[in-house]
Amino acid sequence: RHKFWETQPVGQFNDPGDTSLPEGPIQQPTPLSEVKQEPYILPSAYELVTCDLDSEEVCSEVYTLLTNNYVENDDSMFRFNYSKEFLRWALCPPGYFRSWHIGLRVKTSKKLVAFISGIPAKIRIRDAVMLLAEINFLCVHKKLRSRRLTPVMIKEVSRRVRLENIWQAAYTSGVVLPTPITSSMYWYRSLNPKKLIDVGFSRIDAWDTMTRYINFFKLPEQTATPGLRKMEPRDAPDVARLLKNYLKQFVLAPDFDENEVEHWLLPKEDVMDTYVVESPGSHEITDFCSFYTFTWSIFGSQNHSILKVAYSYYNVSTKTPLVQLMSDALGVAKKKDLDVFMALDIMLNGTFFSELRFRPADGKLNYYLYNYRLKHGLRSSEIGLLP
Ligand code: YNC
Ligand code: MG
Repeated sequence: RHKFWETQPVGQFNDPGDTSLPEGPIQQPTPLSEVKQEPYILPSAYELVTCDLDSEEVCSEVYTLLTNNYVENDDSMFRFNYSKEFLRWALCPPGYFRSWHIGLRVKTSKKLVAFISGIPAKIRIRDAVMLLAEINFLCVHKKLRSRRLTPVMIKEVSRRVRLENIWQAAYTSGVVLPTPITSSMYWYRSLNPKKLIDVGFSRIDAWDTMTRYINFFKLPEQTATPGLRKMEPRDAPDVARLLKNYLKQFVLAPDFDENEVEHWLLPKEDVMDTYVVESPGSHEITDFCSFYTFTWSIFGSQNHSILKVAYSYYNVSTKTPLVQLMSDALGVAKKKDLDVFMALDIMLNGTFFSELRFRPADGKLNYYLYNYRLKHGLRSSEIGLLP
């Protein structure tokens, strides 16, 4: 039973498999004047606040809350540790609403004990393009778990989203809720196999030796693609055009304008890397690959306290074979001293995993839409949206 989720406009587990219902919004918008104007009432010890991430102090509080309480792997050996720069990048794209960065404070001490965020995004589902909210970084302090604070955070973000006349949302989660539109899997490629074994991220097969294992994951010293270079601001129009064309083939994908391409793809130290292929003759941009980076805290290792993790972002090839482009992305990530390269099995990613020696990682990522019905679930390869 899902006491909260059963009350929400989402696909329910017990929905009759009625495929005659049309695709689209589950509930129609109400006039804005009917959207609740005041924040939700809370157990009186707490208050809902807006977190201004431009404030160094507030950004540090959000950072600390997440560093100590955000997503962990199954056996709590690792916890996501996003930098402040990463959080600002992820939460302040063009057109963002400060009011969608929501904190929960203890009234007396002002301590920040929960957080949830949304950003606006133009998303296409089949032929329908709509502005919706992407919800992320939901976190409740470990000491306040199981007290039903989560529904309060979600209702408050929903209220603030509706106040901007936006009625749909997209989100992803490791846990299964009513009802995923697809479930995708992470795959990982070792860049630093010795460290990954050392910290317990990967295991070496009993019949293998460390030397052989390390050799298996060696990458070429040099990238293979002529004309591969870091993306620069002047490349944004070309990258935007390549990306727009590429994303047409997926059922669910963002519809980025040039500003957004600049925000999401231009290289940003220790956060985002994009490499374009500039054709040596014509100077035309024919391909690009990209990945974002954040660290994980490691618990229980003698030798290491952080893991540096790259996440595959958008990779578009029109001239360079995708496998070669991705092999170069791995090489670049390795050169930057990153430990592991993760990729979801969405888009065309599944086509390069085995050749490039990716392995399945534990944990799934479920994709959800709020207030939007799909007739059928999607295959992960039909998804063009990244968490
Ligand atoms: C979750 N991840 O099922 P029911 S992902 C949504 N997303 O409700 P309580 C979740 N709902 O089943 P706790 C959820 N996890 O009774 C649990 N729930 O109907 C539901 N972990 O609340 C749960 N971050 O406060 C149940 O649970 C109700 O104290 C129980 O806190 C949960 O950002 C949590 O994994 C996850 O910080 C906050 O465990 C806590 O256990 C925690 O008693 C570590 O809550 C960090 C972590 C989640 C990352 C993410 C996406 C969030 C999407 C939220 C939904 C958005 C909907 C769209 C809104 C806009 C709409 C418009 C317009
Ligand atoms: Mg709680």
